[in-house]
Amino acid sequence: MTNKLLTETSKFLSYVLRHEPQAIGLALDGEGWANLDVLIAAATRHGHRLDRALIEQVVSTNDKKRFAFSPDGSCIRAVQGHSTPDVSISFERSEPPPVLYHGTATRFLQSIRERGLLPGSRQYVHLSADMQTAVAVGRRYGTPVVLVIDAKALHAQGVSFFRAENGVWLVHQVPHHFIAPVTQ
Ligand code: HQG
Repeated sequence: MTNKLLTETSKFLSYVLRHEPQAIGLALDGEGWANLDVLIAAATRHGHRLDRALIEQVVSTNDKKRFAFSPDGSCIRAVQGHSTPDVSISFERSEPPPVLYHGTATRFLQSIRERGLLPGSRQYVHLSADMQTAVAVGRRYGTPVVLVIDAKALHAQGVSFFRAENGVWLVHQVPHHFIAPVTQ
């Protein structure tokens, strides 16, 4: 299996398990699960090469641990990053570390200063516990910049934080006054 095939398959799985399951006639349950046999059949019907071995390889080698199997191995889901309204994962509330980071691009700064961090098309704002991850996230959209979030103060206000299985922190939004001056 080539890296190219693994990356393509990871992108395809992100697309159907996070965003557009209906694009291949797939239905996810409320927790985001898709039955593997049903997923493989739906993908194959739409011209995407997919089999169990390939999926297992993608799940185990995925750099960000984006996907997980159900305990009995019959289903797969994306552990975070959804935009589809069909999925509402029941994350458990979790106490965040005092500071979390959000990587973005400089061109979004003005709007973030005015409106705070909003989830955009996704269900949550994504935060990371380390700055390096945030730099990489920000680079996807342009010149990266890292915002420092006062998670402790926001949590103390009663705002819920959730930690996905792969360590990504999720929050519904971050008002601008919990965002510390940017570190360039
Ligand atoms: C920005 C990837 C203007 C926000 C990554 C971001 C992550 C605002 C963009 C995960 C704004 C949304 C999520 C405001 C936020 N005005 N822009 N008020 N509030 N933004 O892709 O956090 O590889 O939906 O800063 O690694 O970049 O897909 O979110 O730049 O973990 O697994 O709006 O996606 O993971 O972009 O990335 P996104 P994100 P995967």
